[in-house]
Amino acid sequence: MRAMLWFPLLFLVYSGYSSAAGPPVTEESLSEVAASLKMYVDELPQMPRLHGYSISKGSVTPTKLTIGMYEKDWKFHRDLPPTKVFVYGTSKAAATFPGPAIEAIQGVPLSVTWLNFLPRRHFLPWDPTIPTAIPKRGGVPTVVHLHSGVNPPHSDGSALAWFTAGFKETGSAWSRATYTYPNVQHSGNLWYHDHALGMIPANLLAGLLGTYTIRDPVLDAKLNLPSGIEFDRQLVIADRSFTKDGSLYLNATGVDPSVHPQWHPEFFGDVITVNGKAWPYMKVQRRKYRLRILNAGNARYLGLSLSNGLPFTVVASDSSYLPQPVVTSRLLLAPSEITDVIVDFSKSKTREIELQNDAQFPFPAGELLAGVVEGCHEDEVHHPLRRDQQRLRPARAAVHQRADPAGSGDGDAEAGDDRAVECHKPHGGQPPAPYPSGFVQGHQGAGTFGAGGLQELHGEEEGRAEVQRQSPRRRRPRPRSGIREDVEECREDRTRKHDQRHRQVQPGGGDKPFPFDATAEPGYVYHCHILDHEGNGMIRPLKLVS
Ligand SMILES: [Cu+2]
Repeated sequence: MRAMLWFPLLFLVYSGYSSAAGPPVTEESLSEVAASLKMYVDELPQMPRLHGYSISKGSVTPTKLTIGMYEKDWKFHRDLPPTKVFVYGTSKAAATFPGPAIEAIQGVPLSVTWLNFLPRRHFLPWDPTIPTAIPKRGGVPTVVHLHSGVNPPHSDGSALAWFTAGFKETGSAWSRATYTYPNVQHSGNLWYHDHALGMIPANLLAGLLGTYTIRDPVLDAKLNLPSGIEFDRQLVIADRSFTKDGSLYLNATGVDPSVHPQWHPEFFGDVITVNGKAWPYMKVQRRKYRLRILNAGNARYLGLSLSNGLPFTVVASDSSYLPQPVVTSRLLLAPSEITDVIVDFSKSKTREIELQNDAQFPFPAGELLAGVVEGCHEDEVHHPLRRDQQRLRPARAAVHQRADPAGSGDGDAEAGDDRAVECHKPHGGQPPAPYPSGFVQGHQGAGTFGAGGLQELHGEEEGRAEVQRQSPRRRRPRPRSGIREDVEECREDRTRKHDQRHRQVQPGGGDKPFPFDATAEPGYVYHCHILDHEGNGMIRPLKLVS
């Protein structure tokens, strides 16, 4: 089994131009199903591409898309029965796992109307004991978040802006069916996924995710990267487990029922899927390819390398190009991270190359994957094409500049500093409140924010008042009762206020105010992106105040 997690994908280098009733589910039975699936029998699919723009009289103009969420059956492997999924698409017939690849153009806004056609009941278990979107009249609550998007709060997909089929029921922050994505940020790799409070692990595992690329045609052309449908590819890697009848599996029983009947800190699937197929293969020509690799697993990290030692040339990370390409033989991808790499298959000395994963799970202290797999050799003859002369150019003009932290918080911060922010699970059952107090020990993780002031506030009311009084532009707020400044060690029972200056970083450098009211309701959220942590309450409101 471990051997199978080792290999997400096989590249074949070639020439040419072109949970139901049944036996109880055990770890062993899930492993058996995974082990029964022959690797590299399904070809890597490409998701349908949706243009997030129109062409009118030779120029690019804004457009509107309508994308629905559908229940349908999906074939994850030649030998697996069709599997029930919840997926995005322009129609039920067109819906895919993952959803359509949206292609936007930098600077051209896109409106998307998101519609929920999902049934009354979820086919996967979810946890009703934590702050969760629970419709009173049934239905699957959903809301779409565009990950890495610089978007107005009303279109950010607040976890409380959920809605059920036909908008029969909506969450407290719901305001509209149509979201507007300004696409004013750099060109880069984003992805959209469900964000309904408490439902995130189940809704993403079911398939509510897809890629969103912002392209800058002028810049992209200058960089001379592989382009076009065949040579610029999305690889969405997601680990899943399947029961004997082919159903997607998510634990309904906790790892320690004495703590909680259904909590499991992290989900790890036994099968690696890429673009909705279990261990697919991809035929490649002897030339450079651009691969945009998204780790869409709930909790699994990926340590990716190519079996014949071919290097990756990393040109971008998530939503931004790097200042210059970086060559590496191994990529580490946390859940939800996207790496954008060039692989030059003309340098391959073998006809088959396995994309390998060696990351421990849980990361970094868990089991090490090891082993080899047998019997997966496909015979593809290849002949070298004419030599690939394509040269990559540095993307210096395209890189994100860090926003200058001056003017925010305590003024001590250096550009480039990060501060760790711990998320603690709130008291059970309480909905997330702005500026929450009364954290308790328990489930926690850390994220980082750009540098700014960090203060500890001694009570919720005091905290609220202080946040409203203080402008982030003040360099050093005067100490007031109830505030200590420059806190390094955070006490878990204290509310903290993080002064940050959030400005839109412009393509080409510099920054400027957001082209929308970033302080508007319902604000934003910050959260852990190990989905099982996020679903278990590690998601908090983030409100910009001026
Ligand atoms: Cu996300």
